[in-house]
Amino acid sequence: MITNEYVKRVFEDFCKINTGKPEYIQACQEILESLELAVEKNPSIEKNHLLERFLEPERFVHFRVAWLDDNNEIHVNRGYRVQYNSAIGPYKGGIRFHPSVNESIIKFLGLEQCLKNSLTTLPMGGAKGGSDFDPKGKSDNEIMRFCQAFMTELYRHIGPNTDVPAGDIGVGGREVGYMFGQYKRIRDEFTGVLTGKGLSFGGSLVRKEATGYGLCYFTDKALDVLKHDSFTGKTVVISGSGNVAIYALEKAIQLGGKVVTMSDSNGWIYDSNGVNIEVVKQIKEVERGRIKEYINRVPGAKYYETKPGAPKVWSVPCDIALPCATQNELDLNDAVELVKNKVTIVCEGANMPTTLEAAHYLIDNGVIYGPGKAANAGGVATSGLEMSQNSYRLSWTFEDVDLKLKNIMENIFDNIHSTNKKYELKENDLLTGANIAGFDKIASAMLAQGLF
Ligand code: NDP
Ligand code: 2IT
Repeated sequence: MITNEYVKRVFEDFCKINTGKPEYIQACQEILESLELAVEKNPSIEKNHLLERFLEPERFVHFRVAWLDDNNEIHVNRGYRVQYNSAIGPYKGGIRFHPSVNESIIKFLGLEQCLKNSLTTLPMGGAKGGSDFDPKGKSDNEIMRFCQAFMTELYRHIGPNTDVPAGDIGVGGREVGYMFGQYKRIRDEFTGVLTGKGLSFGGSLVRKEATGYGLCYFTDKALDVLKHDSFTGKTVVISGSGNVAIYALEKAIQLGGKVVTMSDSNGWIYDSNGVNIEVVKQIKEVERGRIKEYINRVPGAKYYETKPGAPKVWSVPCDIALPCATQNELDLNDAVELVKNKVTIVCEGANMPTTLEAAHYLIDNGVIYGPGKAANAGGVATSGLEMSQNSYRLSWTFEDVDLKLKNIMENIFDNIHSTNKKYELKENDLLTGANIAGFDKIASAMLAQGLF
């Protein structure tokens, strides 16, 4: 609930100009609820209209993407890029290909990205892009033609010192490769204009693993500081089975946890013996198949189809819950169930996977809640490390990058923890501290650079 008059007015005005954009309004509300405290302590935020300035993206582009399928049929999709804020570095953020993509989704992701990138401490502004193109069932050639068509328009808006895209849902190494190739062809320059590239053309070791690994480093650090505990011997529930989920699974196992679920949009699997990572990688990374296939390969595993009202992964008793699929996949009913089953910590691999009321419920019931902008920042942080390596024109070892990633994730936790102390917040509420700490750096950079 927002009570401060200035913050209330800003939120009402935001809602007025963003009707029909529910995810964007949700992200804004969550941020403003946290920033109330900062506004009350620091009058220069209101005096300089910093909330209004921060909440309006610097630029939003929307373009047509026309492409040919394998039968030479023409298709038209919508492409987007929001360049949200450049106060602390070049615009930076992923590209999502999914049929649900629209202006609301892109803008909520762009807004979250600004605070996330700020928390990494690396010099990166916030951006996001994507298309309502559905990669499911498309041939490799169709994916290539779509990526080339998408970049044929996007190239004019990006550059290694301007805006550096990367992957997100539906965009991985293959798609980044096709987009990089098209940019290079059009501009006739080999630069680090995208991150998440293949290792043979400027990609960084650990980028593929980074979001999932970073999520587990953050979770482990929070457990250590707040509960004097760790992953060892803990039951872990993970949703999703894409890039973030797979490498969260891998690191959770390495840290001694037992992961019992994985999911996709059709359903979820339960394996009481602990999910077998090699089987998941084979199905998802090699065959690009469905998670249901797991039960045909691992005796004793169970599959539950996703249906309205049917139990979700969150109904499985666990100590650690890591939502790694998509926005609003964990609602109030799920939070009630998790608390009933005595979950200790919920950390978000996905962006905004927990509804606002579910997040409040978890925090009010003493669960440690690590929001995506902090817990999943390892992906973009390693993208920042890829940008550094590209500038130097050299590459660091796996161990080097992994250690840097671990340090960044632990520092993000420490920064939030000390912000929580400064503002006398609950220790388990990592959301309010993350928003305040992330905003603080951007706001001071905006003030120092004069009115924009
Ligand atoms: P992938 O495309 O690799 O995987 C996405 C996974 O989520 C798939 O299992 C997919 O299932 C599932 N999923 C997607 N949409 C839905 C939906 N509407 N309902 C149910 N399940 C769904 O994407 P990533 O793993 O890269 O991204 C997952 C999340 O992590 C996203 O929120 C993303 O924004 C966030 N993130 C990603 C980062 C990265 O570096 N890649 C960095 C930080 C955050 P299906 O195959 O059935 O669609
Ligand atoms: O949400 C995210 O942080 C990402 N999809 C990764 C962005 C990036 O630029 O690596």
